[in-house]
Amino acid sequence: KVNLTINGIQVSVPKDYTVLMAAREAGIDIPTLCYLKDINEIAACRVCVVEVDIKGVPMRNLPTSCVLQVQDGMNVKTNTAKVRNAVRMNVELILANHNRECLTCLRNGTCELQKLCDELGIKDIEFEGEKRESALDNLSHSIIRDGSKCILCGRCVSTCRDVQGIGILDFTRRGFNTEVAPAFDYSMKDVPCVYCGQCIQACPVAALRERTNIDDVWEAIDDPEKFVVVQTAPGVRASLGEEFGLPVGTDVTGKMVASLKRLGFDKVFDTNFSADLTILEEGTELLNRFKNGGKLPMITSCSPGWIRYCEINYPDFLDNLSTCKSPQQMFGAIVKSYYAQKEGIDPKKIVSVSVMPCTSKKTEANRPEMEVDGLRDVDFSITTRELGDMIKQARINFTKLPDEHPDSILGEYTGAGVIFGATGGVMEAALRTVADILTGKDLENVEYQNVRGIEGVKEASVVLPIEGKDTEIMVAVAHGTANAAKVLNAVRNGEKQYHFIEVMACPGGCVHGGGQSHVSAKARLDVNPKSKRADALYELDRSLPLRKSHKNPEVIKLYEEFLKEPNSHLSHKLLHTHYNK
Ligand code: HC1
Ligand code: SF4
Repeated sequence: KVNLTINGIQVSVPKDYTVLMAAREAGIDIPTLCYLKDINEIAACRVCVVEVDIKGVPMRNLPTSCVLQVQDGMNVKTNTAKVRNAVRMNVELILANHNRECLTCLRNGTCELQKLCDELGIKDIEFEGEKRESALDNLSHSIIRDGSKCILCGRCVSTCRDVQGIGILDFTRRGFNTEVAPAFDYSMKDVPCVYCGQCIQACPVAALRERTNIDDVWEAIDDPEKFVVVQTAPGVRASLGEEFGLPVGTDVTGKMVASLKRLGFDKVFDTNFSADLTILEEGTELLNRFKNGGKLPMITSCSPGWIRYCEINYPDFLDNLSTCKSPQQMFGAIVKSYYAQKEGIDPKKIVSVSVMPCTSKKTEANRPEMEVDGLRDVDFSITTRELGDMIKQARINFTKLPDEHPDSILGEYTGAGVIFGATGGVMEAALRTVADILTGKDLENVEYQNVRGIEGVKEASVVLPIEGKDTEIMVAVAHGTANAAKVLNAVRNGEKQYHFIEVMACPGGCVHGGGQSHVSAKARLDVNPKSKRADALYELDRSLPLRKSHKNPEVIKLYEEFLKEPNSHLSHKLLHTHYNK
């Protein structure tokens, strides 16, 4: 332990602590901006400076507390005139080069810079001057990069490079003209970005943000000729409440459905339904690969960021990918075929909207192959945050809404569909169904704890009878593209053998997707949105009467009335796809 004094308080902390951490433990709040715990600790913004002497000898200048290691006999002061003036000046210098159109900014209200200015009492800026020239890149379907808002904190750079292992964004140019951008100023549209939006989650301001489709959705709702249906992803219900001040990871399924009905959608359905459908298609595909000597390991295909990552970086694994479209796309294909037929609606009049915790889903919905007979599976995909904005625009009092149920016939779901949103959930849902099919039993144990949790790579094995022989099925779960790379490299060089792998592009899975509510760097010191939101989904799963996808009555009916059986000819036409090298 190391003993030091902070603002006159004696503190005793482990020796690998920084002054910032030690202060926190002593209940002293040092402001930060570029700091993102464990991801970006680079002292770039100099907002966390403190005054320090060690055994009476003052340290030169004002050190940054986020990287300053504690030492015995340190005497730290966080609230002297010298510190206050320096912090204010550092923030004012950032502001001088920042597009301060706060009132019309997407991050108005969730901006960490705005909050910091308020906390520091900054009311005017002394250093008004020239601003650097900067680009607005809105060419991709998913992500907008707005250089005029960038404060060069580097949080997105570290996240994309170190957490995701991709490295699309970096500091470019020099001095006053420094900017964060892809190499050679390429558009995000033209680089190997997977649109996971983890950089948006890291951005404290609006320099990186989703390309919104709110106006497209309003326009469809307002058009009396259109029949507008909406599906909501599993992960959305675990985060949407945060837009309205509810604690991180509050399950708001009922209020979410009620709000969508009030927004004017003609039908409110649930992606959980098509998650169940995916399990039947994907589980059957896996069993067929076992039986027919097909390519193994089979790898899940529902995360579009992961698919793009695989296409770009591991094309030798494309035959390992399940041919199943994602639940988002399956839903769209079913709505414009089976549902339209059954309800006597012209499928050309149907506008299919999805609400997703994801920014990559926008790009997935726009992939050229994601249509059947000229009808797009999904016309518009919006994020959890965009839905929150629409609810606010409609002046719906979200927290006062009653709990309502999704519409029939594509709104019924089981617990297996719900847990898709958490890392390991697709694997667990698949095992529930595959185990029942192979044993011919209705197995009671449905919880596969080994594939749960936020460890980067998880492994498990299950013994099941294949062709009458007890076989140990080896599975792995990876979340975050850097972890996916680890697993694929191990498979490629023969170190590991698996039968089935789940990959989600985002760390934590969809619950921590790029489209979920922003949780500030400061709030993340107290709550882990990945595990909190996953807990909400597992809790919801436990509360449901049906927890296996093959028990979903509406999915059973869909096969009886329309698709006939999993992997049928019609299933292949509507629900399966191919990948591009
Ligand atoms: Fe996901 Fe999926 S689980 S990919 O994380 O397979 O986005 O939530 O909707 O499509 O169901 C996301 C979540 C989501 C699909 C499903
Ligand atoms: Fe990197 Fe993902 Fe952001 Fe693209 S969307 S720049 S891959 S973090």
